[in-house]
Amino acid sequence: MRERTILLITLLGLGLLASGVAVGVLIEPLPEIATAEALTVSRALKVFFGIAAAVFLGMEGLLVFAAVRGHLLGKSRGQVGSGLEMVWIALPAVLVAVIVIVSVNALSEIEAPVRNPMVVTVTGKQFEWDFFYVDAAISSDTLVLPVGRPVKLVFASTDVIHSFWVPAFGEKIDAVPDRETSLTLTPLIAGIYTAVCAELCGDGHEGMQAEVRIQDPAAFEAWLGSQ
Ligand SMILES: [Cu+2]
Repeated sequence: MRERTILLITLLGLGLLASGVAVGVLIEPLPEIATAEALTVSRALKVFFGIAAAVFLGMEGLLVFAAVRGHLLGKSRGQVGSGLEMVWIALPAVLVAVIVIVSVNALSEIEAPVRNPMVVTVTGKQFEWDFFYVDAAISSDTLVLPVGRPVKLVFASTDVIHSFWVPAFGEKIDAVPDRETSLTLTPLIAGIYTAVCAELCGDGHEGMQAEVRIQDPAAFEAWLGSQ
């Protein structure tokens, strides 16, 4: 009887592990990935979703099992309880520890200082974004970035609080009046993306969008030269 219980729990554990890994591998949590930072965020989210899927299926599975059998470990709880209780205590602690470690790693990777970034000042105003390339002294209503070159976006607002969000960047940051905020990123995948304002900032908020173009370095230089 005891061996059957151990076998059952082992099979359940392996099944949950497999389903967690499957969720982590098969489901891409971000709609698009444009930067190295987005890749880091995506990897961390895959671990979290994998754990969440395994825990969800495990709990639902036990519920169904208990409902079908009428009792889970009911009558025999006194005999097998103490060992299993250690599992209930240890397993969440391990899972939370994994989540903390993955989060801290991802965060420190994303926020690690970059060397010699290209600085672009991003100004939010009702209801548009303005991009100013500091070294080239060029203004643009489109954010064009070269693949592979670290960029520091420095944010300002001329009126109310806005929030700069490119879903494919995996990060979001506020543009606040009288306060400087910044975001460093490394563009990874060429393409056309959209920046939106993610803070309800007034009557034209929904139209506060800008095109973000990530290009290979030669095309970027050509664009810069044509401005
Ligand atoms: Cu806004």
